[in-house]
Amino acid sequence: MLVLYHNDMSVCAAKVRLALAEKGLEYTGHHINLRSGDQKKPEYVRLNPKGVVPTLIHDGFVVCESVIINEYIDEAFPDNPLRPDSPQGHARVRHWTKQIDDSIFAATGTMSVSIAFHHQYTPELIEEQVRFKGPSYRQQVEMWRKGPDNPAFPAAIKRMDKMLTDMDAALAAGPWLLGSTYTLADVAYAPYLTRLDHLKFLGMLEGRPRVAGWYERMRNRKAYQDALAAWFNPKYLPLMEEKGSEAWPKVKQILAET
Ligand SMILES: N[C@@H](CCC(=O)N[C@@H](CS)C(=O)NCC(=O)O)C(=O)O
Repeated sequence: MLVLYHNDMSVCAAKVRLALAEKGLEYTGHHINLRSGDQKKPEYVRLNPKGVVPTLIHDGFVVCESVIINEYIDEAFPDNPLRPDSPQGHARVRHWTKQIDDSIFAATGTMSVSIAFHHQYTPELIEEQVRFKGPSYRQQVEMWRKGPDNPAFPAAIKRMDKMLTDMDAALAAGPWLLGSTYTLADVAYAPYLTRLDHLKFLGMLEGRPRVAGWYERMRNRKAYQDALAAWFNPKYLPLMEEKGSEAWPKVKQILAET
């Protein structure tokens, strides 16, 4: 009934796996290897024209875009609701999820690729992306290969810092982003805190005990263990840890200037 095309380390796919786990929904999974270019193969692009993960298929109905997928899941399967049942509640969740689509996802990409992921990009993958996205992708890769000296890097770190400031302020009202109730807003941010963790950037939580507490509560959920931790790719983690630790002094410098 439910089919999910996803990837182990993708923040967008992780948030959909987490929503499915929280709701106790079974699915048939297809793992898309983003480093082999599976996402740009014609048979997948027919489902997801942007050639990205995740894609959900429910009884033959195809849904793309992780925010839309999570809202769809919550509506199609009303048990274990992940949003307050009111227009206000839905708007409050969207206040959080929209920020990811507007800027946090892009900032996370700049941060992660500049530090670690560009080391995994083969010439074949780059050519596949150029075929799909056009020749400007080559310049993009050159920028990422400058690492933390990529001129887009400081703004990305500042955006992640603002994300933590906003979360910290919201968490003054309760254990979860909307207060007392765990919602799709918390689901959406779990992979982003995990990414900071994998890059060894949890120093950014210093002076933000409420966010640290939220992350601890999140990691203690069975759904988090099943949907995120169980998928952590052992080929990615040492690279992220090594390159993230090397970049940390630069990150601290950017944060000190903020
Ligand atoms: N806005 C989309 C973004 C999807 C997206 O860009 N996914 C990334 C992984 S997090 C991807 O598939 N990247 C592969 C590529 O760009 O080739 C969503 O939330 O679903």
